[in-house]
Amino acid sequence: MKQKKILITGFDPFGGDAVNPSYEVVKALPDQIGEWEIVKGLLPVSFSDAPRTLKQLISSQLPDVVLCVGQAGGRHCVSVEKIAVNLADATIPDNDGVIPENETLIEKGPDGMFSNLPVKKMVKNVTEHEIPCCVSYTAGTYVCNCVFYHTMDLCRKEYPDMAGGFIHVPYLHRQIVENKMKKPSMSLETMVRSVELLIQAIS
Ligand code: PCA
Repeated sequence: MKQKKILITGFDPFGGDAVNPSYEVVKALPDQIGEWEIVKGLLPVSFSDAPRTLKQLISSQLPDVVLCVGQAGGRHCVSVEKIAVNLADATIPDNDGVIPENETLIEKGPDGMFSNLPVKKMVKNVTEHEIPCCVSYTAGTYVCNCVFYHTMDLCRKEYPDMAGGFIHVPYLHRQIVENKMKKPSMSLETMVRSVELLIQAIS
């Protein structure tokens, strides 16, 4: 059986948070899931540097699949994004202090690009294990969508055999407790289990 490789990335904390659950999940994953070798990366929350870092990781690792993970505070479950849009429009600064307004990410790029992963099948594998999980039809217009859009653009232009996708994870319980928020949250264990099940369903 040919070994296949997934590059999975998480993000630094942003927006004043002390932790970003996305990288906590990535760090906690095993180095092998079924037939997949797991290679891990960390992306800055920066409209300019995140795509650059991602490109470097892809060109050095040449993965079969790129799966980026980010935090979507307020969501109730791990969600698999279906579509990336060619738009950067922020309400809070990125970690470089940049707040793009109504900008395109890639000039003359398509308005939207779908993930070429089996999004529904992946989600089904998680819900079949009685863990809430859903498909999302918006990754927002902040840095996560930017990274997702650049991933799909690289699949389209430079790495036609590569598949790409994006996963958003909710707040961790401890973020709710520490920041006294009334928002949904999930344990790290359940997030990690969800991502393992999502990866197992890619095949
Ligand atoms: N979430 C942000 C960017 C980094 C992250 O973890 C987003 O949803 O765009």
